[in-house]
Amino acid sequence: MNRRRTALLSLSALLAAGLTAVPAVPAGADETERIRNGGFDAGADSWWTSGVTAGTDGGALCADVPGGTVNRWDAAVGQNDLTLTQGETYRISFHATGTPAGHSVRAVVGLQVAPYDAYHEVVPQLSVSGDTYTYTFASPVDTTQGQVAFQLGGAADPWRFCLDDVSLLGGVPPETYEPDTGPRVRVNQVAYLPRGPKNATLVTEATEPLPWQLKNARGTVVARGRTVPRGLDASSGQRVHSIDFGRHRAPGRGFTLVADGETSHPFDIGTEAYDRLRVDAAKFYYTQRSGTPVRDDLRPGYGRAAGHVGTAPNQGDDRVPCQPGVCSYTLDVTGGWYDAGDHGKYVVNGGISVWQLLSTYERALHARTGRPEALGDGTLALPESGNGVPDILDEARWELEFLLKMQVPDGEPLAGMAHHKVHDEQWTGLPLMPADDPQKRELHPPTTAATLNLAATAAQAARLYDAYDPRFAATALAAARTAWAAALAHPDVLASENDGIGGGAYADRNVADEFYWAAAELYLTTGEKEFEDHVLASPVHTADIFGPIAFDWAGTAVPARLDLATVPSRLPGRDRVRHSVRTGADRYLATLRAHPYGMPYAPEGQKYDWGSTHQILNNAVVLATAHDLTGGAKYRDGALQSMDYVLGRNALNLSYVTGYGEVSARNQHSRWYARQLDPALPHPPAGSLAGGPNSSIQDPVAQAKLKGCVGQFCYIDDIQSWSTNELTVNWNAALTWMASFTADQG
Ligand code: 9MR
Repeated sequence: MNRRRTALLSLSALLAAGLTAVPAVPAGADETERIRNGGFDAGADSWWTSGVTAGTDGGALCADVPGGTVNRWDAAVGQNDLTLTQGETYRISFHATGTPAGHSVRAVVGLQVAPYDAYHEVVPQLSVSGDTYTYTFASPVDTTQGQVAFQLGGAADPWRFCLDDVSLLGGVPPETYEPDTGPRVRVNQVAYLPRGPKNATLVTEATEPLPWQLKNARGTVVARGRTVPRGLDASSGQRVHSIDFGRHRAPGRGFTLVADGETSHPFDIGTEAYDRLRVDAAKFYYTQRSGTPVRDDLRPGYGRAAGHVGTAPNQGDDRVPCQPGVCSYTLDVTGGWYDAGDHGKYVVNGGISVWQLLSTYERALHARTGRPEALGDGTLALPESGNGVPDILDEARWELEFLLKMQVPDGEPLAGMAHHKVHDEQWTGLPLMPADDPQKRELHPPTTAATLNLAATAAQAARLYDAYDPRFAATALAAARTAWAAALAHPDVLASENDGIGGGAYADRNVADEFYWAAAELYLTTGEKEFEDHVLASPVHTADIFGPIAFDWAGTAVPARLDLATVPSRLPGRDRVRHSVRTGADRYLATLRAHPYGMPYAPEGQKYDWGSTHQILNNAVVLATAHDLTGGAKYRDGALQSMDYVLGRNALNLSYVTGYGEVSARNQHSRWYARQLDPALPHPPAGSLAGGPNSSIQDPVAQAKLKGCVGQFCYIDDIQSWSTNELTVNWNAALTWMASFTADQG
């Protein structure tokens, strides 16, 4: 989406029309200017320059930038020793020119010393005539070592940069951000299945039912009816009606829904989009691969060098030491997937992602509507395509091999356990291609949770790869057994909540569910008594585990329960297990029916969690599994309807899947799909799921723009909003599973 850009354009248009003098906004009562000599009236006083020849020229600071430098920071001007206050909102503005046209500047407010954290950064393209740029952000820290820097390096040819009227104003009111939410009729912007449910939401103050019309692409009305007033929707703060046009079944493209004088975004009625989405969602993983070049012939526009193989400036994942004091060996932990927009690799998040990709395939083997060939060999355009193994298994194996490498070797303390994660020593900035990451990589301590993730997924892998590669299956099972034994011996080694520098913490205080999951997978693969006993004795086995969030990386009881219900076994009491899934599904169905946006998600106080889109999809997975178990149409309808939310039937009128729908998320936080920061880089590939609304808005962009947001509105399609707009391997796994289920219902 282009909302942010549009806002910027209209501001510069305003400025070009001479309506605003620079600095753009005079300081109000509580507003304080942090920049000294921002207008360069005192020459270059208070400013530093590096890698450029600079001086004042006509009242501006001008820098001649040499050609042929590599990094942005190889040429820069800036000012240091700025005081920033945590939580305070700042407005940075500056006027700049670039000659010749086409150059850009990376303007950063950040830390002047290592690790050079960036609190706000933009990379606008400069014009020869000059523009004024203005941005608002909140400082995430207290510091007296703040810096404003204008980074100019990386161009092949020399160019000239001039800067004037730099202002960093503290104490400004948070920006009131008005997302452009388009027409008030909210639909699944991609497609409804011909024989599936078809629901929409109308935002309106009207209290009585209103007429609606369904129009085909030629504008002919093909169905009509009346809306159902639903009152105030707590998840958005809007007054809404719902529309059910499920009786219309004829397929076609370019339908619109009209009500209350508004016309929805266009959508299809058909199955084709889901055949594509099933494949695109799964193709996401190849471009997340570490340790191998991404081939441009397989992913046009996305080819890149191998990351973290030890070619400078990478330090390589082939001989990674532990954090100081944690161990005395190094491990080859090359391969695997990058977790998200960062270059970290985390066993617990890799585990749930592998499980869900394997489960997408395993479901297809056992469910009535399953079609395993849809993700079979040759479907995902992988380097391994054509090897006779289903492509989805090839992709999951890329991560599995990495998970196996994270196991502590024999003879070392905690042998058999798995290291929690490997990542950079310090957080890096954006953009940064994996192959360009210069940071030291470190193994973090082994944990029980990571060990059980390894046990669960390696055990699951053993039964699924046996038909294709019995040796790999045997290796995986042996590793799973070793991990299980190590976890039993060390049942309480937890990741630290504070271990979040350079990578995410992924701390989890309760591992009873991980024990249950690993035991379940080991049992389903081996049928052995030890694992059966553990499953049956686990309090998790009989607990009510279908809460507002069914499952995620930290909550793995439901994955275990779903597999015990669906994967054939002789488990005593299996009927009760299957029944419990149905009971859970009934609960999500009740939530969905009460929700005017038709989703199975209503967290306490409408407090949306990090990655809410995938949590909604995971709740839908429970509905879908209940359908697989019972054939009940209501569960199928509930699961399908949940997809509508993610694909556009929501308060922001936005599809959270890149490339799907009229308006879709495309600036997800990523160090390499950083198009928003560098026009030479791509947006994320089609089929990438954004994390979505997160009420806790932990990042500075969200804090500046979304303060006070209600539920569904706590999202912004900005690359710097890492708490609402990242992409991750576990979120796309939920999408892959549900896209595959949906495609199977066509
Ligand atoms: O998805 C994770 C979320 O549940 C946690 O609360 C949060 C803080 O630990 O981390 C999220 O995961 C991020 C991870 O830590 C680092 N890679 C990017 C992940 C998505 O934002």
